[in-house]
Amino acid sequence: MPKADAVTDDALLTEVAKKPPSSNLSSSREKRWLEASSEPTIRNLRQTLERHRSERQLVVIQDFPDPDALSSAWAYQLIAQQHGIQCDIVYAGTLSHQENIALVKLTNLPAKRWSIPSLKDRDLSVYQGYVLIDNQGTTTQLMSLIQQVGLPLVVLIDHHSIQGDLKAEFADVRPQAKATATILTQYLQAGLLKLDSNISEHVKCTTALMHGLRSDTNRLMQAGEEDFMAAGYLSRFYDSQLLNAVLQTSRSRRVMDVIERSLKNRKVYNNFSIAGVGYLRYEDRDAIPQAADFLVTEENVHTAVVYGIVHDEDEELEVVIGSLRTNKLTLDPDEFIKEAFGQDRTGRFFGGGRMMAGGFEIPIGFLGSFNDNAEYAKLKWEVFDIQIKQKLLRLVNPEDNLIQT
Ligand SMILES: [Mn+2]
Repeated sequence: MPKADAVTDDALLTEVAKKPPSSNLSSSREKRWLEASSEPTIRNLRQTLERHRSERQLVVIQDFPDPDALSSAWAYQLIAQQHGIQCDIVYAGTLSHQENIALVKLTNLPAKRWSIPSLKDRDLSVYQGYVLIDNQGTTTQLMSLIQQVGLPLVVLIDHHSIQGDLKAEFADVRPQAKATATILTQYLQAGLLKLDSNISEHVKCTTALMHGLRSDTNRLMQAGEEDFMAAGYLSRFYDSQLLNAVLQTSRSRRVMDVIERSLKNRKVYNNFSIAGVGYLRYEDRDAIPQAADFLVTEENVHTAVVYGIVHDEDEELEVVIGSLRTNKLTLDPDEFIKEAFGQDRTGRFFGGGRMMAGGFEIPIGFLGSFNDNAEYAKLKWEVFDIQIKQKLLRLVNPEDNLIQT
């Protein structure tokens, strides 16, 4: 079984698709590299950090943080420390993929979970500003709290397309960069933090960045020149054995069970493999993209879609979550998912994607509260299962689009 690479931002389900890389000549690319990694951007960031010397900042990453977000936030924290700024890295959801849990444990990565129920007791008055890394506030539930208390956005660093008109004191948003880790690595290389391979924290942080960079670029297969150059720089400091330990993490039994269910339940139509996996726990949510990663490796299958109802017992919350994986170059996951599921009443799409991968998240509203009755749970699952299949089959099998019920 191939190693899953589903660690990347599957949680960014409603993310706007990343723009395809521009087809600039390599000379202008080099120029951009130089521009990005030196002069105005760096000077501007340095001045911004200096203006906020001795302050405390809240660094917010997406609810289901991936290695790119985790490592980039950590690199930012170390850079900010040089200016006497103390940062707390927080996320509101959970670490789900086993590799992400291993990354955090093995490197002592300083990210903290701020669960939704705990938010009412949080004191944000200790912070003078907040920072968004690898997101623009659309994939974190912490934004409403932050906006309530009117915390100013000091720094925004991301590689997704612009998703609104956020005003940041310093913004570096580069949709052409394949990973935020690439951008942070350029900052390091430009001297915002002098790396030292005798300092264990530096070795661990560069290892995390290498992991982030690899996982956002499908193990460098989709990396551009900038990303390779960043990886080259990191290679001077990172610990390859530590990275290997992170990548060797095994799957939990429950993740294996979800993959088993996806295998059992899959139906293949026109080279699309579609599988509903029933109910699963919030902590195991990442089993869905991992199952999709596996199903897409079957002969004569180019695209896999796996979905299930994820429930969170703490918050009495249920939501349909799904992942798409494709190796068909002409299939745009973002377009496919937007067309299959459409928008909600406020005009928000239920999902989206990037190159080769996509995801969706459909709230189930009134039906969502947990019910102990097994028969009821079964009926509810069947309703969603049929509805989702029907939406997908409209695109997959246009001639014969209705499921016999
Ligand atoms: Mn990223």
